[in-house]
Amino acid sequence: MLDGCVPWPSELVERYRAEGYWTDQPLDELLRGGARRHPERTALVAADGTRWTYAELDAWADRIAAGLHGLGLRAEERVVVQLPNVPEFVALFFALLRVGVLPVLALPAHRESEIVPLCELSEAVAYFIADTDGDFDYRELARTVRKAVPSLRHVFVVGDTAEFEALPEAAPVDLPAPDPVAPALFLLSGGTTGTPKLIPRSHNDYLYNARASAEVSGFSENTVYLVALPAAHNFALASPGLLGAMAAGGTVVLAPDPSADTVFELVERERVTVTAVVPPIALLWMDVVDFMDADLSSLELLQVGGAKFNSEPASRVRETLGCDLQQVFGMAEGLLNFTRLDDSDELKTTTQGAPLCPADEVLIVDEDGSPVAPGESGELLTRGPYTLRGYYKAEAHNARAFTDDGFYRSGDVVRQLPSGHLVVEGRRKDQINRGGEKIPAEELENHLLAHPAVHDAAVVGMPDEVMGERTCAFIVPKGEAPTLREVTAFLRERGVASYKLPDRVEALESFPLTKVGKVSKVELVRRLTGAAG
Ligand code: J2J
Repeated sequence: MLDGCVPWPSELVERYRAEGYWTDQPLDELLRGGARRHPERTALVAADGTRWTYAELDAWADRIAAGLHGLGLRAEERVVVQLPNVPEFVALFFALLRVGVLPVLALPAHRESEIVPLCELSEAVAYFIADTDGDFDYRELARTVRKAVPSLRHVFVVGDTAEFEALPEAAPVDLPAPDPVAPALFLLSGGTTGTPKLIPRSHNDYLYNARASAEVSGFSENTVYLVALPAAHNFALASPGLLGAMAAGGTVVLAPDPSADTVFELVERERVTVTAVVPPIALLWMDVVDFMDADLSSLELLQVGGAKFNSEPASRVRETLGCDLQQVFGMAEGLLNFTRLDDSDELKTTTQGAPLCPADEVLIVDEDGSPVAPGESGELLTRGPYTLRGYYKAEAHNARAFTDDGFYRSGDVVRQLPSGHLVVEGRRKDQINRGGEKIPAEELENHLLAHPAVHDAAVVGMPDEVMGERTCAFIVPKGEAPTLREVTAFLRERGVASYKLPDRVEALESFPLTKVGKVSKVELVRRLTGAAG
């Protein structure tokens, strides 16, 4: 197996096979099998209405695979893919699986400060981008990335290539099947540290992830799944996402953005049955639906996850949008929790769902790592047939992020009901969850510390009605404190993604400390909210 990946212990491999979770098929079976079983069915619809059957998508993926192979890309090499929700993303994803090249799935919002470290960590040999998105030109970014990353042999552009290469296509070639226990792709972790963390997802585990999610969400050949979040995110990709829709033989529709204008029009035009969003988007749709003249009658299910969806808006989904609600508490690291379609309204609106797989092991522990009493809250630790055993090439971090017996420390504070459903109550990890977008505090603090007028920095989440949290950067200035505008301009200049920019900057003379002398983020949040204590 690829160096830097942590395998599952052999007794668990045997168990997951014996219990049928792992089927030893390549992840690409989702497209190959679909093309074999129902070649004429519609697999993919682009925002402009262009359509591909399973057979056509399969043939397209074969041509790209042959093109990439012809250019010398080989199994186990890594590439960084940063594409918006365009059909090329789907065709390329399967093409890479066919060659055995491992995609690192970056988000369209990422910029130099994210992409360069990702390319370096993965020793990427190619970088796939779109030409532009709005007024952002990814080819400009690629110029910077190429200078900084010597391992890059190719930059491929969807659209106007400028000096770079177009996605290559060639007559299909025979390629060997991959090892199903080996990684198929890398997802990005939301992160808690100063450097990005890559999550290897194997053929076996990710295929199970997509198939089992599709089953628990009631996907079928009649499913029309709208990709409203970035396709590169685990939620929209495989929980059940576009891969789950394909596992069920359904149709995938791509939305370029999650705005109500874009989405409602696509729902009406394509008779979309299900989509997945983060809470702020769900709130927005619920707010505007009455003022918009859209026929959403085809919509059966709205999945909401990525951040806590409060019970009050949750209980209004049916009356406003006319569809069922499914809460999803997931993580790119693995464990997925879903409310079930036959759960009571109470469970659907007040919990974040129960683990997907009977073999998911969930432990809830106190500060000392001892299991809490049933129903008490504590940190969620987990392992199972689709939860990672270690981040890629991160030995020192893995020693902290996992217990000795391989449980992943999620950093989420939850309690479990007798039914198995989890309620997310908070977080023990140093991360801000800004409406589902994850900001590792340490990463942002490091950027702030590079500012000439910043002596010290501490980033915290401030409670927010719509976003759940917004980002506040506390700083101890050297001399005159920089303003929010100056700080954000400085961070943009460093190539930090927009969603990571602070919403507020507060200057202090010194930081409050805990008893052991660390910066007390609890106290900083308390100062923002004015809470007593
Ligand atoms: C509270 N916190 C939640 C929820 C995720 C499906 C859905 C979401 C993700 C995702 C995903 C939450 N309520 N319903 O990958 O496949 C927070 C937790 C968790 C972290 C993971 C999927 N759903 N969270 O959000 O890797 O803190 O995955 O540990 O981006 O989001 O973030 P991420």
